[in-house]
Amino acid sequence: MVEVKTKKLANYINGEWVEVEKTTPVINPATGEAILDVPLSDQASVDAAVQAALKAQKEWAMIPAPQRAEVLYRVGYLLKERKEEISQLLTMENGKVIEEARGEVQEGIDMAFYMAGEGRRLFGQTTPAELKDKFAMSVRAPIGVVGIITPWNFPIAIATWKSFPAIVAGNAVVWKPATETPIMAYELAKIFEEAGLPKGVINVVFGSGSEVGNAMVHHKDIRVISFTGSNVVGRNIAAECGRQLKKVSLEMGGKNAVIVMDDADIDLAVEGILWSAFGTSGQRCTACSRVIVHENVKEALEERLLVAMETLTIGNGLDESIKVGPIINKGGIEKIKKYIEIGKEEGAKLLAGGYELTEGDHASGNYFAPTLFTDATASMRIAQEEIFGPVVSLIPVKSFEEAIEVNNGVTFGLSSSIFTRDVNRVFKAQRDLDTGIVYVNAGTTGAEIHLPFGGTKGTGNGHRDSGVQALDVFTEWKSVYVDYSGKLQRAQIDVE
Ligand code: UN1
Repeated sequence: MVEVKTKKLANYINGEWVEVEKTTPVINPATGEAILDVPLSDQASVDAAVQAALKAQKEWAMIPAPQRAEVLYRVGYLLKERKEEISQLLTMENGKVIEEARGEVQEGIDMAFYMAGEGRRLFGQTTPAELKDKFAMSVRAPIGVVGIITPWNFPIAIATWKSFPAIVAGNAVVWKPATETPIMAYELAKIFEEAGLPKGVINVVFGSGSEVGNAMVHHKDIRVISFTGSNVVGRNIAAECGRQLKKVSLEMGGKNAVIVMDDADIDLAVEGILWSAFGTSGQRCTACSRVIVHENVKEALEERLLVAMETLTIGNGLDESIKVGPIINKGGIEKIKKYIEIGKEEGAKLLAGGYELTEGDHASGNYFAPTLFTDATASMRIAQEEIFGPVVSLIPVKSFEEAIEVNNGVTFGLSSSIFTRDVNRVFKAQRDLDTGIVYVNAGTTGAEIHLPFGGTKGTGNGHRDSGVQALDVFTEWKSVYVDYSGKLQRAQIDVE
């Protein structure tokens, strides 16, 4: 088993490891044990990081993009070499089961090679000019210093979705990782250092949202904020960035549904629901927390789902046989418990789970039993609000049209899925499901890094993480006109 190398983390500013006096412990959610201490930094650390980034960015942007990409290739190889060690550390600090931790680190490796490739593309456009002997093109320009704020539920993957495109495009980064999961940030910063990223191009400042995050959002020299996290925090960030005309990219969760039609392969649907609702203990933005089921197959689905749920082993994710790990902290447990009570009061029928596990091996960690409600209605709070736990609610419907309407009848719009064998329904569904990600005959989770990730409505503000589209967050379009006629040509006027 992997050992934690240090007992106290330090910020990474201008290529130096800078200790901060005030710290808070990081707790392993599977055991309740303190792993190490993470800094709680203040405004001064953010200022120092921004100063370092401002200076570094000027030189970094002058290095040709294919050379900048060389660093990302090295990062990719180092991540690959250390995949097992980093995955185990990820399970220790976040709780997700080791198989999923490996999957998450793999997302980071894939993102490194994918974005390194962008170093030789970063495509702009050439466009015919309206005048003779004149050339027109639009190019991507780096923006400057960008701020990234990342969550605890995918502490390494989401960091790579944001920092890799920012860096290859010629920006410098100030990064605030979640205080629950700082080891992934430490490991990634170490890898950047070893890969030869010039000092100051990435700076890590550990601390709270109210202190460090707030200072970043207010800092006049941070030109972009890319945030993944809660809806309340995201909306506040958007409001402040709006006031400052600062570019902001937001991803703030979902209330994702699997639709099971009466012509579906029910066994396949059960597998999809099991994986998307209870994998990562439901702590994914893309987790399935609603199942919209055609009334003709409702009973069959309930029966098979209950049998399948029996196979879910709950415990410490470092044990390879475990399928469902712990909840991140006691706050998370309390929130889930509150929604169980709300669901009961609203009149949904509890078929399985609904309680915290507190005995035996589960006594010292934060464990919650996989939970299934049925006979929920579309407007219930358990069917509208993000719970971020292993809780799924079945909502019976009478038709395909009603299923689409229920799917779209929430404020979020991240991911959705439909199980059907009818090809016409497949194409109608991909058109009509109002989410940024749509799956057919698969659960709501499992987005691949080379496609845009994000959602409609309350999930975000129109930007996307990962995919080539992530570059739109971290670059400005610059239109360039070169007139080689040797005389003054006036656009719009001198056109014959
Ligand atoms: C998240 O929950 O914020 O698509 C990210 C998925 C993963 C990423 C989830 N690849 O489920």
